[in-house]
Amino acid sequence: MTDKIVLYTALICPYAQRAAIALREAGVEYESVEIDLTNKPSWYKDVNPELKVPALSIKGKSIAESLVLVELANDLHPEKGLLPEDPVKRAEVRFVIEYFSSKITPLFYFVLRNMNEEGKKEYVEKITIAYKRLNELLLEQATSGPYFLGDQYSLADIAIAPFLTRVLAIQKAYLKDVKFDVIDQSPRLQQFFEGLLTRSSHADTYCGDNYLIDGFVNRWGVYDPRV
Ligand SMILES: N[C@@H](CCC(=O)N[C@@H](CS)C(=O)NCC(=O)O)C(=O)O
Repeated sequence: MTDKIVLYTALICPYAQRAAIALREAGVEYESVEIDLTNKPSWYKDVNPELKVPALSIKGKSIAESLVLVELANDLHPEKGLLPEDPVKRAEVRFVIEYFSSKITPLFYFVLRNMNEEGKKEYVEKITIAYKRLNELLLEQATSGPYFLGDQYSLADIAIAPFLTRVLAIQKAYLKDVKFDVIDQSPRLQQFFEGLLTRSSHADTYCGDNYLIDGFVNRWGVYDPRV
């Protein structure tokens, strides 16, 4: 059995980026294998029968699901403090991950499928409500950031960053005429956005806005806002 830890990933994928950030933040040494999602190798079904990324090979096992991998990275190196000790704080970290995943991430996929005036309008209305609530959740934790827990970086930031960066990339590319007042009026939210996006574990694993938009255009058939 090999000791090598292998992350099966795809640069475009926010779920896979979660795992990559978590492994880096936990200080786990690993190799990356890029899976072409448009032409998956036949052997990949033996790694993950669901044929999705991310998956991690570790100690002769293959483990899938991004949030499971984020927790695993923390369990391998709990001394890094990516989860607070207090059970209630831990629950709050898990709650904000769930909040973002259930209220904001679906809007990202919604607007990609509905890239027209009506779809964009609905997106702006709904995400404004979600940003407001996210700002409240941040302020409940700490009056200043940059991270969810204030100055302590945690699993919340890891799980949210890959989706946040993609949401903001969409807003910059496709909704550049929209003024998101809620962001302009919420310094804590702005700090959070900035803190997550500039963290090196995020910046070093993000594919970049152009690569992302190429994916939307080529794989999702969304129009190209750059031409
Ligand atoms: N619930 C999974 C979702 C993973 C997922 O949907 N990954 C996408 C790429 S972002 C995938 O591999 N889709 C299969 C495909 O594109 O064929 C997780 O959290 O890891």
